[in-house]
Amino acid sequence: MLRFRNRSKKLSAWITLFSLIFATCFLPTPKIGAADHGDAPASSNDRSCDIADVYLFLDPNDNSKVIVGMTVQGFIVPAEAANFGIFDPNVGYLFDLETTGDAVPDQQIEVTFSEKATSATTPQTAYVGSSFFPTFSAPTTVANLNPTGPDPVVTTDPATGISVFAGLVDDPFFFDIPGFNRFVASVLASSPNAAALNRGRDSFAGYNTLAIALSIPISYLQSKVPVVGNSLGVVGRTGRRIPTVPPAAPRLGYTQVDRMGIPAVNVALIPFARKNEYNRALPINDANGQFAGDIVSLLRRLGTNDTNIGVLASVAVAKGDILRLNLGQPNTGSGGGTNAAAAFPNGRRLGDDVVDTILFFIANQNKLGDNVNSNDVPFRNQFPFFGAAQQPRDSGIDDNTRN
Ligand SMILES: [Ca+2]
Ligand SMILES: [Ca+2]
Ligand SMILES: [Ca+2]
Ligand SMILES: [Ca+2]
Repeated sequence: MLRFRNRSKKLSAWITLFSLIFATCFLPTPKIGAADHGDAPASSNDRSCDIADVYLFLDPNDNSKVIVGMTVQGFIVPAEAANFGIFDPNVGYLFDLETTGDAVPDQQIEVTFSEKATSATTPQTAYVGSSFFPTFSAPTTVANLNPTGPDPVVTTDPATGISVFAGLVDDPFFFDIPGFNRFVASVLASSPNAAALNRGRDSFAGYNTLAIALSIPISYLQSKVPVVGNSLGVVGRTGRRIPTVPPAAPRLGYTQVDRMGIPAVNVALIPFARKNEYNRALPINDANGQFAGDIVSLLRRLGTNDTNIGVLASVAVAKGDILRLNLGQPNTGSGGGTNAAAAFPNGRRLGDDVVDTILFFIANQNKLGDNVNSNDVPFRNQFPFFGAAQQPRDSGIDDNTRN
């Protein structure tokens, strides 16, 4: 069984607080979809800014490096890989780093991209910067329509040892959206129908997404940004550039559109009318209880008891919606790691079945899953670990889509 940190007196206080808030709050009809794909109207309408998932794990080949990743702009069909597989030059892709064990990030890594202007086959330039290292640049991996996609282009900055990949990949998330929605609807209608989960169709299979991945030497990180207690937290955020702010001050120049730490929080537990508000908020707002009432109310409607509401709150609410990794917990195995001890919610690896893990706690630690238990294609065994992009198929070949 997975064990969570920070189950304490403070947690009991949170449960009590949540219960009080619950007693007075309105119960909206929930809508449950992907990890974070199209999680709110504003991010659905600004797909360049729509974070799909955030990943955080130790390189299983070398645990002295930590991998931080973000996928954006999901559901890119293979036949349009070349036209849609480009990063938006007017968007900032941010990794907030939380290193002191609270709900306030302490550092930030910012990735931006040049305009795709020269030719379809010319890479964009990714700019990777932070206040704790000088900005460096790297070419993106250019998507194509060939039977076999390009090898990932990985650039390592000699000054910091940080490696970067940016390009089109298979969407690593796996989940049956309609099956799960139908099951939740049946629970909320007081007639639970577990058979709704028997479809076992991966809504993301066969589709691509854009990915940004960084490999950061932990010794370098620790030398610049001490990670207290070996607990590194990451939040992905995206923002649209404010035209009036000079590019020389990029970190001040974005309107936040999306954010993500723990998978499925906004998608699954926040009422529709507050989803944009959630995406525009920060972890400190979570920790201050801005959304706690809504989260608890939905969990109660799903039948989750106080103990497991407390467990979920300890991960996603009490110290903010931040994905946290114990840098001292070894990660081993293929495809980005497979050993149980290093699984989500200790960070998040590409292959971790985060949906089933969250459902386990929602269902009061009874086994519950969507019957989609792995990705449709293998993950790479070395950085950036994301699986190769789905390419256009020849006649008669299954394209993997499972709508
Ligand atoms: Ca999103
Ligand atoms: Ca902090
Ligand atoms: Ca996939
Ligand atoms: Ca699953």
